[in-house]
Amino acid sequence: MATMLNVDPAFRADVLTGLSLRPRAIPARWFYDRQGSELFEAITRLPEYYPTRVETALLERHAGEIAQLVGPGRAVVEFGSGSSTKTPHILSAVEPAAYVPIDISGEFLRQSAAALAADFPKLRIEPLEADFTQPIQPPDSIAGLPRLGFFPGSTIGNMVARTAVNLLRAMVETLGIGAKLLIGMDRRKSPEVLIPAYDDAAGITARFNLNLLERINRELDADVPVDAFRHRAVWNDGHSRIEMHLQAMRDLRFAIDGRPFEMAAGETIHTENSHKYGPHDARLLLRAGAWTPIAEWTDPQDQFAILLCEA
Ligand code: AVJ
Repeated sequence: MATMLNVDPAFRADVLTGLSLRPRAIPARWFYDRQGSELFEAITRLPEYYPTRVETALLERHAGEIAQLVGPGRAVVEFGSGSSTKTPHILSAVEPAAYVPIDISGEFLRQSAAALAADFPKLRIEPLEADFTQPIQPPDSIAGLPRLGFFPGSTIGNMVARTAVNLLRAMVETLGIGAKLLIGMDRRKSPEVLIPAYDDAAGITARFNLNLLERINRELDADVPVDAFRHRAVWNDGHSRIEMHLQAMRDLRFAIDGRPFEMAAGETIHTENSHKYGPHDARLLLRAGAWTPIAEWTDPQDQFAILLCEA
């Protein structure tokens, strides 16, 4: 079948393994196919979804200060660059020697890199299609350049502490001693603000979550009844995180690549964690990940923080 030519074997393995676990869980990185990346961009424009707006304003407002602390001539390596909408503020202030956007969604990555190249004609841009949770070999062209890692969006929040710490330590290996890291981390706050941010009135986040099932049907040989699932966003106070789940609304059965699955009404597939950090938790996590925080900026309501660290 033509639609099955381009399947990442890791996607198939994560789906089959994840649906066999109890509770069932599929890693959040598989949201981001072409449709998922576009739906995420729509989420960032929702009135309820404050993180992108607040973080972008922080980057704009403090770009000069950040640039002074970072210095010119670095290679900026962005982890999970997506549409690269936050990047121009950093690039124009920091005056880097090169820009390496890394993203798992290749088509999206190349399109965003091309758009950015038009605005920064003299900048060396080297897009890298990769899963940044795996070890990454930086391109030869940035060998010898000091590095600035850029990890916005509170993507670190999608990982449990152990995974986050492993990733932060892997970033030290990729970027080198003497590197700096600019990272965005969402703050812990009232569920009254958090729940609507992950369960918006227009239903875009629901479509984003359900797109994972549609992707399974598109890319794997599967007949998941997408209409029999609903989107759930839940605040888990003990783990200080928003969880997204896909809940079966009736008893159902389906097959993926010939493997049968059964779900009971009410059962869920856990699709995302989005951890929220207080100021002390944020710094402790970074230090555990071998980065020393050297500066931090937050908005007046302390909704979101960006931190500059050094290895
Ligand atoms: C920007 C990837 C971290 O957890 O807020 C948005 C993704 N999920 N709405 C987040 C997301 C549901 C998001 N990240």
